[in-house]
Amino acid sequence: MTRVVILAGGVGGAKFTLGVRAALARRGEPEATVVVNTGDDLWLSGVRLQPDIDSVLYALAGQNDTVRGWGRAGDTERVNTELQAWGAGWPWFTLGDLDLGTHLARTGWLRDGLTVTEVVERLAARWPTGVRMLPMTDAEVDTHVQLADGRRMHFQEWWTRHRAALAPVAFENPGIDRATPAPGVLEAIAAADVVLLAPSNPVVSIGPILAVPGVRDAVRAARRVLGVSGIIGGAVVRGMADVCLAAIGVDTRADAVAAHYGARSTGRLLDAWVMAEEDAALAPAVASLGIRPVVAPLWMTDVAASAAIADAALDAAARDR
Ligand code: FO1
Repeated sequence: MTRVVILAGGVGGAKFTLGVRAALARRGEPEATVVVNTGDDLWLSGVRLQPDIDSVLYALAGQNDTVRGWGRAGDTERVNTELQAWGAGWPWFTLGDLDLGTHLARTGWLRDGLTVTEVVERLAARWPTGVRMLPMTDAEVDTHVQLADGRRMHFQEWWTRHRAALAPVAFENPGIDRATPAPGVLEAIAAADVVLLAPSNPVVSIGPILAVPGVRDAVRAARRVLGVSGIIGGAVVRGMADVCLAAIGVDTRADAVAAHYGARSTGRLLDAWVMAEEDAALAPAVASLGIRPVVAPLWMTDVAASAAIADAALDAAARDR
């Protein structure tokens, strides 16, 4: 029996979660639990968006737009066109019609008094996802970016309007120090045989999850903790994680991100670090941190490739137990 908990962000986290689901199913293991970043969340045009929750849910349900990487497959934009005509919302931010269905359902339930956890449970109940989904917290802790020019803005404006082109100096989640992990998060991590840090953005996806009071300590106390590098060949696979990493003084290199998470033997997070073959030369540097390097192909080109990464991580975790 191998109980797995994944900490994940959006697109990369969703692809990796699909791979873990497939690997565990093939092994006859119980469903994984995925704890999803909610720092990307925002209020827009009166609805509550939870981009990473929706990316993971849509991907697990096979409903995701695999071209754009977010939103629903085959969506239309009739309502969005009207919103733009009214000057409502953000002209650079598209709310698809099907996607708006999700946001309206979520917002209505929140207004009825349901928690984010209860809303996620209701949304996921529509499709047999084969993975238990938990938000990192029920509190609103949207990520904000402090810019070098003194401005401060919601992460989503920096990310979608400015494409992370404005130099950031810090990322903050106002209120996160008063937040508590969503019900079940700490219990799932404590019960886990393996906790996997998905190859998501270490700063704005994995970072906020670990910043929810109690989560980092729970991960440090878990049985086995492995991270998967989102950097391949010294470059990020997609998104702008390199810009985020630079803001916190971490080089965009597989060993530098491993060092950022740190080794459990030094009181930090990782037992092992799954890194790409392209970065195999950095394996000794990772080992010198007290973290076991696990070199494997990391391109998540399809579910089979993602499942192979999950297998490499699960096999490495089993070897060490
Ligand atoms: N990303 C964009 O680059 N442009 C958009 O217009 C956009 C709309 C959008 C709507 C709903 C949603 O859940 C996500 C959306 N995203 C969009 C992606 C979003 O910025 C990212 O998924 C994450 O927040 C970053 O990982």
